[in-house]
Amino acid sequence: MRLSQYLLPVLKENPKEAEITSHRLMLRAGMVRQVSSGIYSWLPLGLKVLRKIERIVREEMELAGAVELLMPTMQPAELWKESGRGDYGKETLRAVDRHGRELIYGPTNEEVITDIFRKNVKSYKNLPLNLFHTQWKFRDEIRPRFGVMRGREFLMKDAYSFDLDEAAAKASYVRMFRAYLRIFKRLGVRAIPFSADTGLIGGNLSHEFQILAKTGESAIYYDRALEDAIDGGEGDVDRLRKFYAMADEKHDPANCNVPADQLVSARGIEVGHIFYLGTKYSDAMGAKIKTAEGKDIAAHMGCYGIGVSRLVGAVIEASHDEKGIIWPENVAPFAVGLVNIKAGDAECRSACETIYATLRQKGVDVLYDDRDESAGTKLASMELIGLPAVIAIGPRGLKDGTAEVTFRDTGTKETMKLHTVANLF
Ligand code: 5CA
Repeated sequence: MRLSQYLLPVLKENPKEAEITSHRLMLRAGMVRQVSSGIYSWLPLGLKVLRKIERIVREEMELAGAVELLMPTMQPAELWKESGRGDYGKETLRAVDRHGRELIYGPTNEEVITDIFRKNVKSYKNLPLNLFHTQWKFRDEIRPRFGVMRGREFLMKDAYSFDLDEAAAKASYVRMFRAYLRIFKRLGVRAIPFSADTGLIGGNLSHEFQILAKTGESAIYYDRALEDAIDGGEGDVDRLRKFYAMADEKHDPANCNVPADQLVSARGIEVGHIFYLGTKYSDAMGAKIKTAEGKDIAAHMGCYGIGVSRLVGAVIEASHDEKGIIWPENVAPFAVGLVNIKAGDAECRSACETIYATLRQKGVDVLYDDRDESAGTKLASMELIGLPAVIAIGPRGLKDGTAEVTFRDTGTKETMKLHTVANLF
């Protein structure tokens, strides 16, 4: 992509409305713009990251045996009356259609998925079944803040499992738990699982995955050894659950036997939340399954959410410095930046064009700053938007046929022969 043909409105100054780093950097790097309180447009650079996170989540869901579908954003209010959970109260955004029917902009999808299930799945032979989608949700949050971290409109991946009995449902739950650990690892964030309340969603077993953030909304307490267990990526859920990890009022110093110097006490932000629902929705909505013995029973359900748009902010919270964002390779909007240090210099331009063409031919996603701007402005923008590597081509290096490659995470610089640069990527 040529920057001259792109939309990347970077800001030099810190926007006043942004209270936290990720919000500040997302605005400065031209990733999002607020349209209305808690409602954002995703500009091209932000959308690329959002899609990459969505793709990693999708891949891991599919590896864990879940199947993708797509449910709408608008839901008939009757379905919510049937499930009997009430609604999201003031958080629910309602609309009335031309026939006077009440619609809800979905804050979550248990009702719609249970409706699909009861109408289309009848036999034990179709179980276990896990269906997921990634769709925009709306919750009229009382205090939308921190940019995409607590939006009113936000993108969530939500998966729903259906099983014949509690034991099978718990196996589905554990499979999702493991998939979540893998997802966060691939995204370069360390999310700690906490046993959680089921709140408005319901059920009696639940975990939330929290990443550390100074401005996080929960107070979290956990055994530091849990970090190694998670980083080790062993995915042994039973072992992980033995470590002390409690959020908010669940933390009870009297019942916490972790030595003080090993107890992490911090703030966290929830990036994922999973629930074993039992038969709450299937009973209420008549989602029955015929067993091998011909009996009709209510399916045991689980639901599994990940805040896809929130994760864009969460990854930035976990990975930045004073110059800007440092994208983990897996979610970087472009693999590499290419900067012409001397705009207007024919030789620099021609060397850049050659490397640009070579990289594109190799299928490398490159952002080429071909604008008529100063070297300083261009390099600072590249640091701000956090691409993993930047190739700079200027007249001095060109004399010896070299370019300079800078790696964003370590700040290391390498001088390389022009014809070898493309081999790095
Ligand atoms: N039905 C279940 C899971 S499928 C559910 O709705 N769970 S939830 O309420 O915990 O939301 C799932 C995830 O969505 C949360 O862990 C969080 O990462 C994200 N999320 C929730 N509210 C917001 C919000 N206002 N802004 C951004 N992300 C949010």
